[in-house]
Amino acid sequence: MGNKMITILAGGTGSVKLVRGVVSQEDKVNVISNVGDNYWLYGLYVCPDIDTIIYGLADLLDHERGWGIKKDTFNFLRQMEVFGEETWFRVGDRDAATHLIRTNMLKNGKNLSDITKWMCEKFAVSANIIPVTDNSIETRITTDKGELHLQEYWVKHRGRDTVQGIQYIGAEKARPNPDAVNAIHDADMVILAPGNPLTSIGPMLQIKGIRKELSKNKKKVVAVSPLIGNKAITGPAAKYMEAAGIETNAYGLAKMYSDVCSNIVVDSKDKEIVKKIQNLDMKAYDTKITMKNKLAEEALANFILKQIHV
Ligand code: FO1
Repeated sequence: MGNKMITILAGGTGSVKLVRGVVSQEDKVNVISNVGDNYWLYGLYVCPDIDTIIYGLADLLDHERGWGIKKDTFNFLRQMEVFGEETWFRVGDRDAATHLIRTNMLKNGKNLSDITKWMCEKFAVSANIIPVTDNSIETRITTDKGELHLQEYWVKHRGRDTVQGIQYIGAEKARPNPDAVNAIHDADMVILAPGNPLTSIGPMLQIKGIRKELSKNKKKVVAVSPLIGNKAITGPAAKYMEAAGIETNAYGLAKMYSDVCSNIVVDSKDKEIVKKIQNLDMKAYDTKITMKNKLAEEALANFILKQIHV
């Protein structure tokens, strides 16, 4: 185990593998979690990114889907269907318990940070998971069919509609979590996980205090690309980048992150982009960024922690 303090800004599905890789090698790890895709469902507060990281570190995550608890059952959802409710958002039975207890604690006056800390204890997760803010941020997608919550666009409409823009409702006024600001300030290295740049990392960068702290510390910030060539490894990142007018490759990503980050890791297949990125006054490194198994998660984490000196 290393003795550095590492802080990772993370979304869910695209980020959890690298988070696991880092946690396997360092024991002082902070994970600043996106809250932009949190969603109210049947009166329950669902926090997909926080839960994906907790389940991933507790070895409960369904890795096939990339979300929810493995071997979970869906009896609760089936009963909601009997009651005539929409069931496109597939909440499992054990997963529902997480949302129910969280919602009860919120109603009893606890904030999301305290609840997340408590949950980490219950799931025996040693990493420090910090919601980026205790205020509400909602990522909304403007499409040719109207404006939708991210979950409605991606899960209900299966990402079919043409994306015209992305909005982060509440981000302007959101107060950064002081623990998140300190975790950036105090860390030996800050990693922007290979999550969706616009819907996982993007909402956090819209919070002024977070952006400012990253900018001040940009020499020690390392971003990991979620793209190979002009395609995302998984999910709709390329589609959102295109809609936001960002070149859909590691160079476009580097440009987008250039005021909060001085280092970027791209895939070996994107080697030829490294030189171009260096013109942005950023250091670029290439290695294998796909993480198909635990060994690959650890190898990428090891590369970042050992080969990059910030
Ligand atoms: N993603 C889906 O594609 N379909 C689902 O039915 C679904 C349910 C779900 C339930 C709980 C949860 O924590 C996440 C869930 N996700 C589902 C994933 C989620 O929509 C997104 O992938 C994340 O918000 C992006 O990080």
